[in-house]
Amino acid sequence: MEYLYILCLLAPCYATLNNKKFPDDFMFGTATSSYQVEGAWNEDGKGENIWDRLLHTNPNFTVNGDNGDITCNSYHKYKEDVALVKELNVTHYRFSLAWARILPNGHVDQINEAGVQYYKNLITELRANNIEPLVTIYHWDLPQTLQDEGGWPSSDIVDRYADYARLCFSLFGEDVKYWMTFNEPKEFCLQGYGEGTNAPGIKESGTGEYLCAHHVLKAHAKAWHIYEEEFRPTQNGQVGIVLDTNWYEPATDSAEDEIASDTKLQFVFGWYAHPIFKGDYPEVMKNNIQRRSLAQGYAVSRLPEFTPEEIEYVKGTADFLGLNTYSSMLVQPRKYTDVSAMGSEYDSEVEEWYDDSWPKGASPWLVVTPWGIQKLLRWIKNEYNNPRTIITENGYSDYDGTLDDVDRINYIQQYLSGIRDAMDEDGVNVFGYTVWTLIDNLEWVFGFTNKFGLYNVDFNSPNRTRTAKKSVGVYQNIIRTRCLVDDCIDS
Ligand code: GBH
Repeated sequence: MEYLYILCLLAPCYATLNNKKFPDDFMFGTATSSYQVEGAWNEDGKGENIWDRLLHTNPNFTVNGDNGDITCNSYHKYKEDVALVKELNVTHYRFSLAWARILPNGHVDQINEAGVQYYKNLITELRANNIEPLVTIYHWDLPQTLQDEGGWPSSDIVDRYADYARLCFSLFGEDVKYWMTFNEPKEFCLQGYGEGTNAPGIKESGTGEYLCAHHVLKAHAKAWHIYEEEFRPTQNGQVGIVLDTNWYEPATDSAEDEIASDTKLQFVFGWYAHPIFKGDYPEVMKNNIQRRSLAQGYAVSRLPEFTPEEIEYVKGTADFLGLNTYSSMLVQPRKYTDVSAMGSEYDSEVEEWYDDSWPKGASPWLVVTPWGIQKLLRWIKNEYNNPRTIITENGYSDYDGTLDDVDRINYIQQYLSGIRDAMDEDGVNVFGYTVWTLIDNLEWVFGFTNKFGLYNVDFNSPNRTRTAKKSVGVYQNIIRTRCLVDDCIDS
């Protein structure tokens, strides 16, 4: 596979792409998130969220001091966005709800009707164009008031989230059949409450991320049970969660490196997937964190414990898995295991790095390793009994937003080919793919410098003009033919 990839760089990649049709019911889509595209940060009664607060008080947090105050202005341009989604030919659009737009202070006692109306309008516009909404309830933009009450590391958040999720189901559930409770809890817990590199910027490595995750898992489970009991009988939709991981390739074929790969996947992905799909945290997490916590002088493990009732309550609470994956890394057991080092990175006792020879995107973490996605999907299939899976994010960043985006085209074609190989050769249960992202947008701490869009956005024009890149035509064609090459054979 790696060898074939190198061939692709020399000649058109064509020959190496999978030539089987995608099934007729395979869902092709594209994705965005509220803070990254909406703007209108304080309009029509929207409350402040943790990204508003962080980037207003600390503009140095992002490249060029960029923030989401206006960004793509999708709050005012949603009809134009839906027209692009339509033009793209996709049947599904994944977007997220801004909690503070619906509930300015985070609590359900005060509902902002204008915010509710915005999402009703967006959903109506999608439905009018025959596009199925895939709705993320939480994509990182916590109302600031809830952060002031303790945020995700505080157990109160579980009920606040459950109230909010119930409200979303009741407001929009007639027209929304695919719900995702959370986007990438690993990222917002680790970076928000461990390493401090995302909002709210708290540095409590080794404890903060585990507390956050524990409450996210309980909140997710509670939302799923609420849907199951109160809404599924009438609304008949599905509730899943979006988890992200790289593929972690063993550095060599030694047994130690193979184990390191599995351990790393457990620490990154199993952290969330194991409680939801199998029950409780992975053994290797429980063991490592307990051992290291005691050695550090803690009386009990830094990893919170689920009671037996909670294990049962969380288990089985996903109707589908949303998977975000972009890159691969090499892994081996960590050479110098300093037991005092704090953080889930160290608790795994695995070290990881990028191979220098792998092609890169603009994002420092993005490498083009399409051979990794099949291995990852196979690992997930074996580990969790082949869950129904949709690739909720995958895509490529450049610096300039060029319209002639051949690197993005190659990336998407090759990852889709890897997915199709995995469906074909390994029988993995993938039912859809939503490209990150519809339009260039605020790439969190990288501001507007890392561009992932299928459409370019001119951030210098007040109109935020959208222009199709070359990848639009290629994706349209893939969807029309359900095929990655000139002549496909039926699946
Ligand atoms: C997703 O996160 C997000 O859901 C989306 O909002 C975002 O715009 C999109 O993807 C593109 O970034 O090695 O410490 O630098 C991306 C997944 C995984 C990105 C881990 C950054 C590396 C952190 N991320 N990652 S670090």
